[in-house]
Amino acid sequence: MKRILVTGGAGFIGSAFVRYLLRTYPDVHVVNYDKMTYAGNLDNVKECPPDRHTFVRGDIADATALGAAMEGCDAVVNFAAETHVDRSIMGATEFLRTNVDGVYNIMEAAKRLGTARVLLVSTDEVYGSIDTGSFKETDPINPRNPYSAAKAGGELLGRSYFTTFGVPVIITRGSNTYGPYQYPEKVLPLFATNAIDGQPLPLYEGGEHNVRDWLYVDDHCRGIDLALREGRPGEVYNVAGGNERENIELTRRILELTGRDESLIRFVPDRPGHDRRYSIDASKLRALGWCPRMDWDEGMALTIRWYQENEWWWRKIKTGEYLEYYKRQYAALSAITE
Ligand code: NAD
Ligand code: TDX
Repeated sequence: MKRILVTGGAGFIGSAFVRYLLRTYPDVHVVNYDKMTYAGNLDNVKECPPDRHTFVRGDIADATALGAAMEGCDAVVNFAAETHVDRSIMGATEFLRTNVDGVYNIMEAAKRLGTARVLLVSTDEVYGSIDTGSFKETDPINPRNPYSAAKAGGELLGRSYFTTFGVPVIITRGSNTYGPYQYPEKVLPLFATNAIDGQPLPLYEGGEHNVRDWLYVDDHCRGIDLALREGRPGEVYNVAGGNERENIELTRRILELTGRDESLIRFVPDRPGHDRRYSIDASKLRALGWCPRMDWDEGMALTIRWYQENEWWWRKIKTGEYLEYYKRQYAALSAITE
């Protein structure tokens, strides 16, 4: 694979994947195709060498522009998505456009161009919640919020193109991912940056004991890369972190690492349809030779340190549209605080 198209490569995991490819494979050229929504950020790829990284501003829902970018690429790895569950609860139009229509365009272009590999990055959320044990790839999917339903729709379309047209598509389902450069609407960077500023941490009341499995971003990228190269077309691979934590435990860890105390915790109304626990079994990907390398304590410490040392990155994000969103999403917070 010499020329790889990465869609959504200016976002959190996509940009880490671009940086990973460039440092791991000296002969790879990355075409980074990103619409630059509120979550896209060129600061995330500013160190990428211009002779091996071509940025194209484009929308996966724009079939013509996407097809032009995919021409001549050996593989496509799709990270482009609307990704925040709470935003999907406020309104899901863009989620359907990008996560379903956009994936349809990728599949159509891959069929037409004969693209050798298509990897669709998906999520453990498509399985829905599980009380005990862990989901395997053969378990039925049961997405329970508009974000995960749209991601599941994209996946199903992708798989249908394998069965119907033989397009070599591989799907990965990753756990909650954490690390540097994550947009501060997701719980970890939101709580970390609020804690740094001594601002309240809005914990969903009733969901404080809900469990997420945490996967360090570089481990997620290695898993995606292995599935891309060694995975079997038509197959799904879980990418698990092996770090299941209750939200309250994660919150306490963030407070500890930022030197704050629990007086910053504010309970706010729970997310509607809040999935209680995510847990996936990654033995299928492990059988190909993958395992997560980052230890939880080390990963948390270096991630929190990164937000402490890189205020230049997140302070300019936490303005404008972000503040509008924050006020709408956490209206209860001002009621509590005032
Ligand atoms: P992100 O929100 O940080 O970035 C998404 C990127 O996609 C942004 O750069 C945005 O500009 C771009 N984008 C959005 N719509 C687009 C469109 N129509 N055309 C082209 N580009 C578009 O997301 P992330 O957290 O990095 O997630 C990346 C992928 O990984 C997503 O597909 C997501 O579903 C999946 N995933 C995320 C997690 C997680 O914990 N963050 C876990 C498992 C899977
Ligand atoms: O303010 C908050 N308060 C709170 O208690 C936020 C934003 C979240 N939470 C809780 C809800 C969840 O139980 O924290 C947990 C994690 O929430 P998010 O960071 O929004 O992640 P989640 O909903 O679990 O989804 C994430 O993992 C799977 C990503 O956002 C998805 O893109 C990915 O597919």
